[in-house]
Amino acid sequence: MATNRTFTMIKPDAVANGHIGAILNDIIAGGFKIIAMKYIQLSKETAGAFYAVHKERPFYGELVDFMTSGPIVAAILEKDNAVEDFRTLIGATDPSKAEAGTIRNKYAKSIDANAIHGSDSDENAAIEGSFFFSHFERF
Ligand code: YYY
Ligand code: MG
Repeated sequence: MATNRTFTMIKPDAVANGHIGAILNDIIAGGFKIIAMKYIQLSKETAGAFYAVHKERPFYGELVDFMTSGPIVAAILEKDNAVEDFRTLIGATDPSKAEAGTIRNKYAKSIDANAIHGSDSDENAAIEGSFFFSHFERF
């Protein structure tokens, strides 16, 4: 079943480089409504669990280290066709391949420190949103 929500994190590199405001502006200008949002630092356990699907990949250890290296902004976003439209807004995983004007093209420097996360399916959007937010924390 299609839903109209997705989940995002502004990653530690983008936070450290002062891009929270600009990225939220792009998200809102892209037609997304913020349903839930928090500013937190992930533990190794939390980041490891969030990215458990990548556990066997060679970059997993570095990904967990990077995602716990500083605070992040986590949010649930709402828009028609949210998952697909958000992936278009953020651009390709590797910022050197991300289209001009996308968030990763503008604010990311490398494939491992790529500024922002976006869910890849409606099912994962629901799982990821619930991983970070309780019923009392979303609108
Ligand atoms: O969904 P997306 O974030 O675009 O990429 P994934 O293939 O799900 O990988 C998750 C995360 O892992 C990616 O955002 C950066 C990191 N990563 C990496 O460091 N090196 C790779 N070759 C692939 C992914
Ligand atoms: Mg992914």
